[in-house]
Amino acid sequence: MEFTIAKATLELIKGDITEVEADAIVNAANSTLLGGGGVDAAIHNRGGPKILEECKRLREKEWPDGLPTGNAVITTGGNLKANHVIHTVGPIWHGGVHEEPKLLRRSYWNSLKLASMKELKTIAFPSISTGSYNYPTEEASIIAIKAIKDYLEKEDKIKKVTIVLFSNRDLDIYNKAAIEILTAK
Ligand code: AR6
Repeated sequence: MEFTIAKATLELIKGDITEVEADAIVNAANSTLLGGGGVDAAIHNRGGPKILEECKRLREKEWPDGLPTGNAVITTGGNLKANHVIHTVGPIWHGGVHEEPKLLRRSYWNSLKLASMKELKTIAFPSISTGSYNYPTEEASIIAIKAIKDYLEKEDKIKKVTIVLFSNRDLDIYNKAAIEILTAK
């Protein structure tokens, strides 16, 4: 589905984020920035070694103790169709009472902020934290869409945000949240 938020478009699609053409795709990374499973593995596999080289450099120079949850950094897109990869660390779900909503919002917000700072116009997100990190998808979808809405209403450099869901079930959940949050009643 497609929605208009201020001067931008929010698009929700089913697919593989490594195949998406955008100025940047977002990686659901972990604080090591050195790879893992899920989207992270898919991005490094398809994107090639340049992405990992830049991640290693960022660790050495800027984040020797690892990237804190909710932060975001940017690298090349390597061999991907996307020009850049924004790596963010979403929260691990521990029942929802350990600031998970605040941290998940921060992951979306800081990724968008980094994209604006780099003058990027199109950005694609996966469903951060809802795989290995076990964040319930319904709750996560509401946080994601509210964060994107609030950001786009405040800042108009970004023209298009895509959320790429990996299953029909996830796409249905995100579409439902978007209709609830973005459709005037
Ligand atoms: N395109 C789009 N979505 C995908 C793809 C893909 N190619 N592959 C998986 N998904 P996860 P997390 C979906 O586990 O929960 C990694 O090991 C997946 O179905 O990738 O934030 C990192 O290194 C799910 O809906 O990210 C971290 O250690 C969503 O992407 C940890 O997992 C997120 O699942 C991060 O966990």
